[in-house]
Amino acid sequence: KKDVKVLALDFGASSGRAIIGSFDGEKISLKEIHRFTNDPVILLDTMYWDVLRLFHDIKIGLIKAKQEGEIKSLGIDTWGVDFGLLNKDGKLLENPVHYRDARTKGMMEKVFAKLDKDTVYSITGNQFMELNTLFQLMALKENQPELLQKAETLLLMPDLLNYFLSNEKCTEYTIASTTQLLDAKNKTWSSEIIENLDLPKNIFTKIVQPGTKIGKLSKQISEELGINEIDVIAVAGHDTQSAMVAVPTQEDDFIFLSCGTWSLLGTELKTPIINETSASLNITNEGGADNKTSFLKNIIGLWLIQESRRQWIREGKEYGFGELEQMASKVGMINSFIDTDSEEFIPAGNIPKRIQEYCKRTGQYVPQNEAEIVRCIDQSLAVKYRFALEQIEMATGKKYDTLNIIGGGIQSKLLCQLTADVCGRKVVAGPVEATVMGNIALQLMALGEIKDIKEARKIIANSENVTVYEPQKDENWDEIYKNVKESLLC
Ligand code: LFR
Repeated sequence: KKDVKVLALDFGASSGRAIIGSFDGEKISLKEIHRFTNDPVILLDTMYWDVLRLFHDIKIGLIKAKQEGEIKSLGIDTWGVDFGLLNKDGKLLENPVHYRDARTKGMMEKVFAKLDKDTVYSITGNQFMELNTLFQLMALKENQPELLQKAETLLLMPDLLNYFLSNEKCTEYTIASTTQLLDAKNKTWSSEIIENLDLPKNIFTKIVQPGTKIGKLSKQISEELGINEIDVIAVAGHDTQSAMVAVPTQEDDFIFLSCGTWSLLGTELKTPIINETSASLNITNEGGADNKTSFLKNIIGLWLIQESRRQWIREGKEYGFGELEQMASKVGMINSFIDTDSEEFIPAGNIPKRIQEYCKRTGQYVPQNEAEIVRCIDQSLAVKYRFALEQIEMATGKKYDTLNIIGGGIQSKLLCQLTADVCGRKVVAGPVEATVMGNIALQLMALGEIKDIKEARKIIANSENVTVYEPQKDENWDEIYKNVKESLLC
């Protein structure tokens, strides 16, 4: 049997991993060789990504990969929207700033004063979120114009790391589509947006499709680490889109929920839907592999639990994620719901306290301890998923009976079951390492080992087990959902 090995480097907002994927012609097996935390650093008043540390971890991953035999290529995916700016010598001008940094506060209004909201949506088809690259650039224009003047090149996170490794500067299409600077239909940088906002046009690099071999590991790095000059492949640089490749289905119409720090719930389309309904529901169109569009709602996701856990650690209570979920399972249904995407939950800090204040303010039972807080988060997420699902159905005019959940979040059986119950649909959960699987499959496609996405999905479904959750009716979820929706979500 054959054995083709590639290296996936997957960066999430709280951790990263280097994983070797081995393909024997039928199945892909994974071996994690390096896992590391991604700790943002607050310096003076700015929250940065520690990009040098992340690059250091890439190097460790590469060194460890040497022990695994011949590796054909590597591919990088990360979260969306964030970027680094390079000067004329190709050097980083400033550490990339974290999308949760407060610099984008008020920037939407500034942008809309120059180009109205409807026009921006009609071009980009992107959901409005303050963290989008567009609003980050507006913040730079307002507060650090000198930086933009010095900038010769803007590279989004996966492209920046690819450049550090290969010296090649380009922008991969799926990550570009998270910026709100891309024309969703033409798949090119929108000159209308760039010109109206008076942004430097020259900093945007050429767009390449996922699955492009962009270059080789640079001579310098291969000498430094004693590793071959393997291919550097632009996978779907946007983690969500690499994950999409790993949805274990052969259907054309399906609902996915990519469940990690963020929850992305939506469906896959051949072409974007940009109309009044999608605009009023603030649904995003994001570019995917194989020229597909992901039509989805961006939901705050497990960030609420991750950041609550951090708060409890700060208070001297160290719980594992599994432990928290178990504690929450024992609580049973409580009458505490939050709109998970309420603004106050976005910044880092004391999330448990903010949840308690929210429940108090809205006249609900106030969760008293860690278990109840996690329970409240899981219930509220499940409700938000149903809300998003109905919005997607409204905009596509289709009905979906199954929800495919992929990503790390499926480790919470409670969340999967609650989602099935509240949505009243069957949930198929898996694979847990969807992003990495998709990243690997896209490399194998670029190497000519896998034909297309359909085949990739079949191979991945073949390689991983899924868990099915049937909706249970022990609570009257239709009634509960209706009440929460009317009081908190509209
Ligand atoms: C998920 C993700 C989302 C994006 C968010 C912020 O990891 O990539 O798709 O909206 O991070 O960049």
